[in-house]
Amino acid sequence: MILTPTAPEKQPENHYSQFLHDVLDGLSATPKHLQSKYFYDEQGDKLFQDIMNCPEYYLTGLEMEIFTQQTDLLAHTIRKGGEPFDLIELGAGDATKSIHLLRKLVEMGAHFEYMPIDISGHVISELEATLPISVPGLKLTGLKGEYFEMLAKASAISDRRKVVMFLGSNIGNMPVEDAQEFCNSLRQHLSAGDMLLMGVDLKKNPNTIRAAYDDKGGITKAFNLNLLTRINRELGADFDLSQFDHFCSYDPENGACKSYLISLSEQVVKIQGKSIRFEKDEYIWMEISQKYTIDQVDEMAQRAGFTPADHIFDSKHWFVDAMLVAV
Ligand code: AVI
Repeated sequence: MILTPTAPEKQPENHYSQFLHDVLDGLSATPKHLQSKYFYDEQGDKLFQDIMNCPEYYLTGLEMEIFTQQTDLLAHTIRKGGEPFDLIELGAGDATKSIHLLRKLVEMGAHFEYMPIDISGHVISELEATLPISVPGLKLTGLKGEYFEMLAKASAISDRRKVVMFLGSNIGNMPVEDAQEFCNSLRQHLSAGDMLLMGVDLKKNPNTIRAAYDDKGGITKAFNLNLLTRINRELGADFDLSQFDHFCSYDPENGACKSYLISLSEQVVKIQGKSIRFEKDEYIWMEISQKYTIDQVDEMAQRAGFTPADHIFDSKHWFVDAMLVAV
């Protein structure tokens, strides 16, 4: 089941004004930057699917290995906290990883309800239509909206124990301080005994990490450039894509993997009447994909008010799904 999370939906008026505001804000700053959350239009979703299938991008395959090879362990760890529970997935997408866990839990007769949260109504309606067929017996309530609003709604719907999944190393797309803030807010939306299962990409050979974000086939470059195409289409800008190159860096000391677009010439780009000037070789910071040590994951969790209960690794110990219990 392949979904295009954001595509078929008409974007509301305020989406465009927020998008325009964020783009102008970021490109007027020094250094220039754009927000990677805007990567995911219809074409961006397709390119991200291609990235997940490209040989250098190891993250998806490794977390999939955890969900397919260690399904029993995941299910037992979750059930240890008691039943019934709501299994809430933040940014559920097409649930390709979690479906293995859902099947196992249903097979075991676990008393739970699956609550996928996604900003896209298309994603939620696809999951509601398909998952109960592929996982017979599954109880599902889809929640369309922002993570924290929907978490509050989930608590209003039921007083069952909550198990929140935040997979795919999405936490890595926040700078370290924002990631800490995010974990703190998650904790505030949970009660003692609730759980958080968080997928995190770990520090490893710097060359392996860099290659994952600078693939030979140029898909990651196209993924970054696609945001300029989106700005051209949705905000009437005139970026000339041939005048930008992609650059990626990984700093093994602080674990920050960063993607940039580099202006190949001195140029002026117009966005809704506003002129944005680029020097030759000036960069736009596009994305962070932060890598952690396992100790750093635990420290972040503890500072937020969670106790690390289990670390479920892939066979190479490159990726972890950390099971954290709210205290
Ligand atoms: C979605 N996120 C976890 C991906 C990552 O690894 O940071 C996005 C991505 N950007 C380039 N390649 C993949």
